[in-house]
Amino acid sequence: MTTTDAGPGTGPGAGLGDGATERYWAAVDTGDAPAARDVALAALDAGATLPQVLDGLVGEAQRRVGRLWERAEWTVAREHGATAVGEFVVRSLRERTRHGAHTRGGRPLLVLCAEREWHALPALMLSARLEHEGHPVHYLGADVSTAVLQGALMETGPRAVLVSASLSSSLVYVRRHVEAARAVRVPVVVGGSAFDPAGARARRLGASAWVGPGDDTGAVVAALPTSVPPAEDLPGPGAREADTLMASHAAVAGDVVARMRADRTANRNALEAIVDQVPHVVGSLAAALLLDDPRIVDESGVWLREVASARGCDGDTVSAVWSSLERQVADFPCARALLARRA
Ligand code: B12
Repeated sequence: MTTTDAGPGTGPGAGLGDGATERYWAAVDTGDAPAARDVALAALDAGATLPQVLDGLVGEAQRRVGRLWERAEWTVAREHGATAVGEFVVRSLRERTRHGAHTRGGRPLLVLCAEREWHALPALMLSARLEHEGHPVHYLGADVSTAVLQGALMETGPRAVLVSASLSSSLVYVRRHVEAARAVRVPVVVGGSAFDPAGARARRLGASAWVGPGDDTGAVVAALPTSVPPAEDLPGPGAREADTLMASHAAVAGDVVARMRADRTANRNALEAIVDQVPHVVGSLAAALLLDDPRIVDESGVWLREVASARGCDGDTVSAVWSSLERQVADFPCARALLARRA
């Protein structure tokens, strides 16, 4: 099957050899995991570094998958299929390159995703890189609850916890991991596409460090203090509203949709095209409240408009999602102000 995406340019493919990105993409596009692995391992054998292969092949393909899903050119099923190929490739690379693992000794790095965060591949890529650099890594994968993290903290006694979040709606859950780790004095590093390039969200959440694109995670980990104080409460009425909103997150999202379905004038087909996105929008509003960061709502607005328009959903229906959400949070002054500002 062919797609209309232009694909990776020369930048991320640097150092991978002629045609590697195209051959890798062809394997992902057809769900051929062994072929994708062979391209990746051949690039390593030809002298590419592990970060070049991870970012230039696996990361670049995943970003392309994201654009194709956003434009409704790929189904969620194909997105899952492509990610399964990426996971197979990263596990193969990890097997090949982890010869350095544990050479640094010491306590392990605990690498995991925020609760409800299913985007596990970024954390797996991070684990492969850290092991290659000699760090002992304990990788827990997707959707790690606070209780599970607390158990892992006791069982493994880590040097640091590294939390990955791809979704802005995961930021509230990242905060819970920051609190759990810092409660036992363990430093927390955060990263992933949910964070802003300046690191403001990470600082506000109380992370000990933040790693952005191009930063050297190993160096950041080496500079961490061995012990950190417990996280202080996040100040402000917005943070309290965020907690209240998250306590009934599923009900709020369900009510936003139910209210729209009950409106006889609503465009049913348009609404059904985007109902799956409402929980993410509600979670993003909670994150904006917790972090006191209106840009999170602005970004969600742009994102929802693009996702909706690619699925034939009109602008009035998108606006109706926001007004239904506004009515749902009528008793939350900070949330109301954030949403009014958006309008
Ligand atoms: C695959 C995928 C999925 C798969 C995930 C399957 C799986 N097993 O992983 C499925 C289909 C389940 C999915 C679902 C959803 N997804 Co999705 N998904 C993606 C996609 C295409 C790729 C993710 C990936 O593998 N990235 C790999 C690389 C590219 O990740 P990376 O962030 O660059 O990570 C690197 C660094 O950031 C760093 N790093 C990452 N974490 C950390 C942590 C630390 C501590 C450090 C130091 C470094 C570090 O290291 C990584 C390696 O170099 C992205 C698009 C994208 N651009 O990422 C969307 C994307 C993340 N998804 C998105 C959305 C909205 C969703 C859904 C809400 C959609 C829906 N309504 O169903 C759900 C939410 C599910 C959930 N609760 O988690 C949006 C997020 C928008 C936003 N701003 O929040 C994106 C950006 C797509 C889009 N363009 O709209 N998704």
